[in-house]
Amino acid sequence: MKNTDGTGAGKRAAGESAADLVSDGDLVGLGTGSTAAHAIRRLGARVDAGLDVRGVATSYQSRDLAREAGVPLESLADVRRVDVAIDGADQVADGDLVKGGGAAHAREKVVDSAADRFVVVADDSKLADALSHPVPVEVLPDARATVREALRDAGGEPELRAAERKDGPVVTDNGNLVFDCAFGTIEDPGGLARDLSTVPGVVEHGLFVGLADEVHVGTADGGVATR
Ligand code: ABF
Repeated sequence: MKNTDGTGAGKRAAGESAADLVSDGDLVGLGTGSTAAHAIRRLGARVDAGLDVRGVATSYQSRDLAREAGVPLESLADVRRVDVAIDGADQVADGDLVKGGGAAHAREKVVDSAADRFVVVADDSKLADALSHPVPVEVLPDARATVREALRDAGGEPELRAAERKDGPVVTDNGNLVFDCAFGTIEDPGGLARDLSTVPGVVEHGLFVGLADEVHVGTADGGVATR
């Protein structure tokens, strides 16, 4: 059953169950988005209770939340590997992900890929049989025209992401722009991921293929299934 109650109980259950996996001494990748935020708050509560961990943030948003929650931080620039990363997703199919709804997927991919254990947290509305969500593609601002053409040549329909609260485009934490690129049903996520990575001017795309170690799926009744 899909989580349609609008309470966010599934997100909370998934985020908190992933935070409970963390052990003393871990360096934890802190994902972005409302589901990962539940994990960060829970980690903060566990730190208050004596857990000795450090976090590495995937965005300014997760960094600020970690500070507020009392999770000590390391800079990504100083990190070579991560013990466990906890991060959300826009869509999950067979363990592969579309991410980047929060425009943080470039740093998310660095952190999640560096993790010994990458735990995806999502409510059950994110599950699909195949990936079909538009793929966020972060681009160098001056490459927006050439990248748009390349995305069309790859069979996509790119839309420059507009800022919600002001005129103009979304600008990422890295100073770049984002195309949301619809490809319909993505039959070969690995192939598309490789193709997108070869386009000059693409900083990072939101296809996370073969990276997740486990997915914690929360439901509206507060249950969690692990896949
Ligand atoms: C980030 O937040 C993204 O990569 C993903 O796009 C989004 C998920 O948001 P939420 O948990 O708020 O649904 O992890």
